[in-house]
Amino acid sequence: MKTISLSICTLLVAGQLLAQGPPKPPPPGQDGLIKAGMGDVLKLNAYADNWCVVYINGKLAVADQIEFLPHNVVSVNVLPIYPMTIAVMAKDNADPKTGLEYGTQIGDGGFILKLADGTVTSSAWKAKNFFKGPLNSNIANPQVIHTPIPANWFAVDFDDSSWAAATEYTTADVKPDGDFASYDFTGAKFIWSDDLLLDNTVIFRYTAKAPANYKKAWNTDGEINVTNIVNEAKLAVYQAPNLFTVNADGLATGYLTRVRGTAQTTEQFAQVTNGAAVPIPIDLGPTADQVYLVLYGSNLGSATTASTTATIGGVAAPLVYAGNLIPANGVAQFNILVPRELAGKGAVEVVISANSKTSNTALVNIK
Ligand SMILES: [Ca+2]
Ligand SMILES: [Ca+2]
Repeated sequence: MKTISLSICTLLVAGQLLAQGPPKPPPPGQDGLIKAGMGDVLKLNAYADNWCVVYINGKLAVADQIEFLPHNVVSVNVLPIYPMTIAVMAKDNADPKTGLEYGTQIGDGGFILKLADGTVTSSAWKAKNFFKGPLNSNIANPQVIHTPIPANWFAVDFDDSSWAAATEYTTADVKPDGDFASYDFTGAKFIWSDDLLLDNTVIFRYTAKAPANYKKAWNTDGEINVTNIVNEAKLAVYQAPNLFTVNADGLATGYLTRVRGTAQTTEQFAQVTNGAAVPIPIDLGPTADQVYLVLYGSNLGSATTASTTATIGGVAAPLVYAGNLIPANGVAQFNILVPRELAGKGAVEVVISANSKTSNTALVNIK
């Protein structure tokens, strides 16, 4: 009997312990959310001779800010999502027209990457060249071939099955300098296409699997989607037209065209006096004269004469021409008829609107 009592007692104590349970882990976040922390991120180191941009799972991860010298490592934190598709565009310093650098020299490329999970560049990566030159190393008469770069080369589902394997190069081949030695690239190989000298824009792709025993420790991902950020950012570019000005007052740049009967003459509306640009008041002349401002500016973009309007001194002014100069050099020309009602107004502001975007103001002076 005594033994049985003890046994019951022991069972009761054990039962109480079980009910209490082992020490509980700290409670997760609200609603069971577990957020990623810095312990979950990996360091990515990349070095390109001379420049690179890296996409991970279709998202822009890092762009080398220094296109040319000094040669530099780009090092960022990456929150891994496996499988991890890494797509890299690397460029050697080479003139797009000749493939040469410093005018007459053939430079070499090279790219290397290491991720702290052990992912490293090697011949297991795919590589494809998109800019070769100078062909046959002909420096005297340099010719190049540019191959169009596919729009979605960085996408996870891009088909690179026809691409060749990257070629590995030794450190002696590439001779990395800059801050390369102070970063961890242990186990990584320099890669490029099969021509380290003449291939100047090379895209690499590789998909890394999760390391053995890897477990994603967080269960909540962000709501934002930056997969298409490149196109999104393009849409956000503010292309307001711009009128060139020549002095601190905002005096416009251009000239006048006066139409009198069948005659057409050119006049200036600005001159340099004592080293400073000053306005020449515009004489609108007899009633039958038509006086046009011919102004220079930029950022016309895709706007046309039909989609461009102008005001002078707040008055709608017929804009008879808006177009980019040919050959295109970024400069646009605007021809605007000066309304005769502006006679005697003195300094007036010229503003143009293209594709519903308004320019800066430029001044002219009307006698
Ligand atoms: Ca080259
Ligand atoms: Ca180079």
